[in-house]
Amino acid sequence: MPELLVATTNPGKLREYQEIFAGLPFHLTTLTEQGIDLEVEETGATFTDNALLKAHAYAQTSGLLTLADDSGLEIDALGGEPGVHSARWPTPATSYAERFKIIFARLAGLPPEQRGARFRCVIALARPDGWATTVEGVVEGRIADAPRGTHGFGYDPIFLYPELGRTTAELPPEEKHRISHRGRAARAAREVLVRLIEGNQYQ
Ligand code: ITT
Repeated sequence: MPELLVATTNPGKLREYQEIFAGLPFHLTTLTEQGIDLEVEETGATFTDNALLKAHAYAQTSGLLTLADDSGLEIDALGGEPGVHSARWPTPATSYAERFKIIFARLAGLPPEQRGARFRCVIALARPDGWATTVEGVVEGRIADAPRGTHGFGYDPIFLYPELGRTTAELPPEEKHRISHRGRAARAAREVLVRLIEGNQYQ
């Protein structure tokens, strides 16, 4: 079976890709399994730039077809922040509990319609020969009044999905993947991967 390197250092993301891509005709391999301990600096201005930076760098290093994503939370009332800075906002060392407090303080008193936010995920697929493509997924929601739920990772406890009246941390994995930015992007990526397999173009 051909190999696909899921190039993320984030255990939450890795778990989600393993769940979403179950049944794909690729063996999913990881940075740990490949013994790769390369840190790619995310210097791009957009999710797409950063996803491509990571996918190209890890494809070159591993010699494998590689998937990388750049994803994050855009909060309308904060002008789209934390956005591409989500993993290191306001500093890399800030805990999520502290990040939630900062966000709640800055959104204090805003009515639900002004608490709009979205998760965005750009997946880049890159081959060692330099070929690459990207797909994107978005989920629209709102910032909750308080953190809720224990599933997922990162900002999930404060991201309310209004259609279900629950945060994405209150949704079991399959339910999150059905509506999430990563689930949507991954389903588009799955189609690209199937075409690569059919055309024998995955190396
Ligand atoms: P890699 O670059 O190694 O993949 P990372 O965590 O640094 O790991 P990003 O730069 O793409 O990845 O940052 C994504 C951040 O956005 C992530 O750390 C979370 O804070 C947030 N995020 C992304 N998807 C999320 C999700 O499904 N649920 C909650 N938070 C999410």
